[in-house]
Amino acid sequence: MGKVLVNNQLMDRTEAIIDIEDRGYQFGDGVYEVIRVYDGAVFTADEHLDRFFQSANKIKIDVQFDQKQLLALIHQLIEENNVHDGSIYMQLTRGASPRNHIFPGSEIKPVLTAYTKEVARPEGNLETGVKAMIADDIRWLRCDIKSLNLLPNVLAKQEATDHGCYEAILHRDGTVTEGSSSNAYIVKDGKVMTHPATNLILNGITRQVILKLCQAHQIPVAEEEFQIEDLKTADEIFISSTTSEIMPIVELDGQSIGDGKPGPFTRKLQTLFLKEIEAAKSDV
Ligand code: PSZ
Repeated sequence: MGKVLVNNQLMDRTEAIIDIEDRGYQFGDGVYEVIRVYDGAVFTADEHLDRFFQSANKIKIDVQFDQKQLLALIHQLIEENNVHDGSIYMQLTRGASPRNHIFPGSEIKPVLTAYTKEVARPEGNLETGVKAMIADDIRWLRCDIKSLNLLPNVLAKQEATDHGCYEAILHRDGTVTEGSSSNAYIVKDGKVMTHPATNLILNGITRQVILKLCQAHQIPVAEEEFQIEDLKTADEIFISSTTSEIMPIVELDGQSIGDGKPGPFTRKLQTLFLKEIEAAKSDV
């Protein structure tokens, strides 16, 4: 069954008790992170923990641990559960108290939970590419916060699934923002483009790695808005996330993108990303 983390304690999952009036459960009042584990090594841990603390700060939750302590707890959990290729999910809520929109007093402490699971790399899909559809971005205006409130994302992902698609790529008034659980990119005339890291998207850790790789390898890249029309006529489309890595989109709303196969820029970035994974593995 594996161990889970509740605040600073590792315990059996069956022993973990979360209050019915935990504000995460009542209001979605909390934040979370998903971090990848490759060969037992935590990938881009510092970047994920930075964002976790930033998300908590943005909604005024005071984290009871510092980043170093949290990293130590994560390592403990991974070791205890013997995670090989998998992920760690961690969330922090504003704590449990009688239901009331107003924040509880400082005597109520945030609740941290975390668990791990085995997840294989999606090698087949990375090779062939996947289908996507376009959907309306109906989310709030603080998508930069990795908040527990994922209802619009869940609805968009289900719509994609119902249409036989892997992902819904979202737009606001024609401007492409990101996927329901990924960042979105186009390649046009030899340039990679993705929405700037504003309040309208989550600044993905995978996105940050991709931008760094583009810069290091002289791949033209711009954090610039683009429109649905640019998406439809792109030479290549790909999405990125912690578990999907760099996922080619080869069909959009039933229309082939490029020649219907993952394009050369996407392939190049996948190769470079794989090297990053390999480097992280040998780091430990
Ligand atoms: O397991 C999964 O399906 C995961 S793990 C992380 C994600 C999906 N997605 C994170 C995410 C997101 O939810 C939104 C709305 N935009 C972008 C991303 C990509 O962020 P990173 O690269 O940090 O995972």
